[in-house]
Order: sequence, then structure tokens, then C-alpha cells
Amino acid sequence: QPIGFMDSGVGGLTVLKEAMRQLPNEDLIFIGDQARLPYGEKPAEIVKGFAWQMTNFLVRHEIKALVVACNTATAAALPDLQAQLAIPVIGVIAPGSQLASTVTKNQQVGVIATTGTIQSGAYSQQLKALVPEMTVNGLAVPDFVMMIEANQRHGAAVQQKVNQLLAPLKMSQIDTLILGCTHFPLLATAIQTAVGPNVTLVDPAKAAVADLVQVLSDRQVLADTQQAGRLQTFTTGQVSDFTPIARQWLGLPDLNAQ
Ligand code: DGN
Repeated sequence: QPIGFMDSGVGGLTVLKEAMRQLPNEDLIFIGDQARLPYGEKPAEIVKGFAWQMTNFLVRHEIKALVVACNTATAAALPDLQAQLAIPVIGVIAPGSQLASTVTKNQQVGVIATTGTIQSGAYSQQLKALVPEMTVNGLAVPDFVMMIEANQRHGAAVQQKVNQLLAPLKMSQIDTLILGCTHFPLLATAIQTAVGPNVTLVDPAKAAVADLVQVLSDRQVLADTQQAGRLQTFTTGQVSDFTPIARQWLGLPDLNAQ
């Protein structure tokens, strides 16, 4: 049985890539809702409805676990999905917060994410539940999502825009910055340059996949280690928008989006 992954677009591929690394024997199935991207600026109720549609598609493929590889959808729909599905459902916000709380030395953590994720307050709540004296600096940078979907990730113009959008963080004392949108690791080099070497970037994907491994192993449903995992990818949008980024990012010459 495969493990399902959903996102609004190519961002979830950052989590998928990590799963391919940590779980090479598992069959993985990914869907990006590019036709309705971005989720980040839509009301939470709408995002929840979309998340359910993506989930139902994956459930029809008989997935044994679901990874909500989107922070916006995690903030809007995770409790509901967990309450109503019989399979394990993993989001990205709790694992990302947990990881950041172990990385920060001065208890000053920044979060960059979509407007929906920042407005939900989910990161702030989770981080403060872990470390009550934590200072959390949230910044919505929705423009990054569209830059990444357009595959604008390198070069002087991109760097200048990233510097500009992250300038408010320069006023803070953060030593750790959570990439609170699954798209953002695709822009990590430019983000690191903008915030400088003293800020450690935290990508929740690693921690989320580690949680997934734990859950599968607890339930004893890990795939046979003799089998090579298969990957299936789907987009609700244009295959031609999806495939180049997916190929480059996952390093798969033969990837086919359907
Ligand atoms: N990748 C999604 C996230 O992690 O929040 C959101 C991208 C979007 O739809 N704006």
C-alpha cells in the first residue's frame, strides 16, 4: 500500500524528496493541486475543502498513511483529517516546531509562511507550548510561492526580491528560521543569503518524515526492504508546469506527471 502526499503545488515535493531518502522501499503517491494554487491566501474553510478533495483522491488509491505536505492545509485541516480518517495523518507544523525548539539557542525563532499559516497562529502556539518563553516572529511571504512555481529560484533579481521581502526579519534577534511553507526549501539558498550565516534554517520535512517512519514502524506496516519503492505523481494543473520542477528537484529523468 502506498503513502499519500498532498500539497497545493510543487512545494510538497520537498517533503516527498525527504520521504524518498528516508523510505526508499515505500510506494509513494503525490498530488499537487496546482489548478487551485495558491492555498495560502484563501480562507481556511476553503482550504479545508480542497484538502479533503485531495485526500479523497489519495484514499481511493488505498494509501496506508497520509502526509499533509502543506503548512496551510495542515493549519486548516489536520485535526479534522486526523479525526475522520482511520489511517495515520502527519502534518508538517508540529514536527517543524519540535525541530526548531531543539535548534534555537536564544529562544527567538522566525517563521516564514503563507498568510493563512501565519494568521492561524499554529506555529506560535506549538512553539510556545514546547518552550513558553519562546519569542516567535512570523512573517507572511506569499510572493515566494509564485516565484517558486514559476521556477524562479536563482539569480540576482531573485536574490534582490528575497532580500527585500525578508528585510523585516533583520530587525529581530532570531537565530533560527522555520521554512513554514513546503515550497520554501526550493528557495533555501537565496533565503540563507538574505538572512545571513548566523540564522539556521529549519525545514520541517525532515522531522515530519521521521515522524512518519516512526508511525509506520509502530504499526508494523513498513514496506518490505527487498522492494524498491515506486513513485506516482499527479497534478490537477498543467503537467508542463509541474514536470520540469519535479524532475530537477527530485533528480528523476523519467518522472511522469499525470
Ligand atoms: N506549500 C503550501 C504550504 O506549505 O503552506 C502553500 C503554498 C500555497 O498554496 N500558497
